[in-house]
Amino acid sequence: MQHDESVYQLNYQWDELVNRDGLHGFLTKALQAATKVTDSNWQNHLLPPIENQEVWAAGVTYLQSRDARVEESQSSGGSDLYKRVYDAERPEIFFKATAARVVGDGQDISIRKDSTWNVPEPELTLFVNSNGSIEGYTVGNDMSSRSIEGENALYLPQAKTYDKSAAIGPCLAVLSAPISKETVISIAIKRDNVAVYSDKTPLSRMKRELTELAGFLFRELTFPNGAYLMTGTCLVPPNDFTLAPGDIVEITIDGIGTLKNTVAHN
Ligand code: DO4
Ligand code: MG
Repeated sequence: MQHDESVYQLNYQWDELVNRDGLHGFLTKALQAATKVTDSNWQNHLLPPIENQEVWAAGVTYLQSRDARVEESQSSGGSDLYKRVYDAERPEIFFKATAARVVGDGQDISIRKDSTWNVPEPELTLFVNSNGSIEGYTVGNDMSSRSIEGENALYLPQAKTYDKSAAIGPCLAVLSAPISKETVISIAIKRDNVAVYSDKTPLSRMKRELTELAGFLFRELTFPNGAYLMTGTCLVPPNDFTLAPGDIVEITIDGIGTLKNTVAHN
C-alpha cells in the first residue's frame, strides 16, 4: 500500500484485503500496524491489482463513443443500435475478461492478428465489492477491434475479449470520497518515440452515473470477490488511426496514476 511518499506491506491475499465495505477506513487503520517497505525497487514488482475478480465493461456512455460506433457500423446496418442504447434507461454492459486475460502496468497488451483496425479505450475502472459498493478506482484500457465490431455488432465479444485485451493498473486508488467528475482522463500513444495521438477529457462528459452502472451490473449477478467495471471510453482516435506492434499507450487519470503498456501480438 502506498500512502503519501511511503510504501507499506500488508499481509493479506488481495481478494480478502479489498472486498469489504469501508475499504478506505480499514486501510487507514491498517496503516498504523503495517511495515514500511525499504526496497527502493518496489515499483519493479507491481502486479495488476486483481486476483479472482472478473472484469466487465460498460459501453456507449459518452457521446463520442456513440458517434464513432454509429459511423463504423454504417455499412453493417448496426448504427441504430448505438443510438438506441445511448438513450435507453438500461446501459450496455458486457463481459470483458477473466483475471488471467488481464495485464498490468508495464506489461504487453495485444491486438488481434485477424483485425485490421485496433484502438485502445481509456476508461475509468471501478472496483465494486461483493455488496455492490464502489470501493476503489483504477485506470483501464478496454482494447478493441473496430474492424470486427464494425463488421457486425454481434461480433462484439470477439472484438473485445481475447488474451491480453484488458489492462488495469498501476494501482487500486482507494479515496476518502467518490471520485470527482472534474477528474481528467488522458491518453498518449507513441510510435518510435513520436507522439501519434493524444487527447483528454473530464469524467463529467459521461452520460451516466457510476453508481447507476454498478447497480445494473449487480442486478442479477453475484461477485463473491467483487468485480471490476470499466465505464466506457470518451477518447476515440481519428478513423485513419490503428495501433501497431511496438506502440506505447499511456493512460493517465488524475489522482490514480498512469497505466503504460506496449502493444504486441499474442
Ligand atoms: O458498444 C460497444 C462497446 C462500447 C465501448 O466499449 C465503449 O463505449 O467504451
Ligand atoms: Mg470500451
